[in-house]
Order: sequence, then structure tokens, then C-alpha cells
Amino acid sequence: MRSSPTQFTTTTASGLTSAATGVTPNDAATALDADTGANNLQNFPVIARVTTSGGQTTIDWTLDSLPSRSFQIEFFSGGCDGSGHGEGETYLGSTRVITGADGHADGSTLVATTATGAMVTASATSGVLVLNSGGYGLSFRPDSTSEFSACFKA
Ligand SMILES: [Ca+2]
Ligand SMILES: [Ca+2]
Repeated sequence: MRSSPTQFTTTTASGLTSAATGVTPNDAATALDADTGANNLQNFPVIARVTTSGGQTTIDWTLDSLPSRSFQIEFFSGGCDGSGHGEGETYLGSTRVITGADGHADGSTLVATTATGAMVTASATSGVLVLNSGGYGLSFRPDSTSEFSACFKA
């Protein structure tokens, strides 16, 4: 599932703001992201693997956060800051998931083809699905965006 790269610019920008002051570590997975603060101290995803084969790049990732909640996971390539977390210059793609009762979600997401050796990062945005006016389909209404994940070398 892909969405417009410009659709969530505002929430991505808030993630960038908090990243500039240093990255807050994720709380323990069993804590269900109960910590509070700027952007609700939204946990960032963890990239487990980046695979490019036949011109297609797939990112394997996990997220441990609020239970039974919708998330938009966005992927980027670009530089990394001093803490080894990404800076998210080039949008690669996104996906949406709903975490389980244990707060866990994971997936393998097809993204824009990424060169071997590139640094890849991800962010997670919590939100709710709302019925579009007119009743046709659902829209994702974002609230809190995480800082960028640790960089992963493609
Ligand atoms: Ca939190
Ligand atoms: Ca947190």
C-alpha cells in the first residue's frame, strides 16, 4: 500500500524537530509505549533487514507501541546523525498497520529501489482511521510521529 509522499508532510516535520534535540530511546516493548512527552514519545520502528533483488527493495521492520492502534510506517534513505539515527532525506514508501493487543506489528514492505550501501531509516505515526465524508472509504488521521529509527545499511 503506497500513499502520496506529500500527504503526511506535517507530521514528518514534527518528527524532524524532535530528532534535532537527540533521540529518545524506545521504552520496553512490554510498556506499550506508555511514556508521554513531545509527540507522545512515539516509539520508532526497528529495521531488521533490507533486501534488494531483481530491482525491488523490501524492508523488514518491527514496531512495538500502543496496542490495537493504526500506524503509518514511512521509509526513507539519506544521512545518519551522530547517534546513528536517520535523517530521512529521500522518501522511499510507506505502509499502514494495526498493532495487536500486545502492541506489536511487523511487516515486509516493498519500497522504491534503493542502492546497496544506502542508509535506510523509518518513522512511525500513530493515528486513527476515520470514515470519509460521503461514506466512501477510510482516511488515516495522524497524531504523533516518532523520531527516525536507527539507520540500517541496505
Ligand atoms: Ca509514548
Ligand atoms: Ca516511547
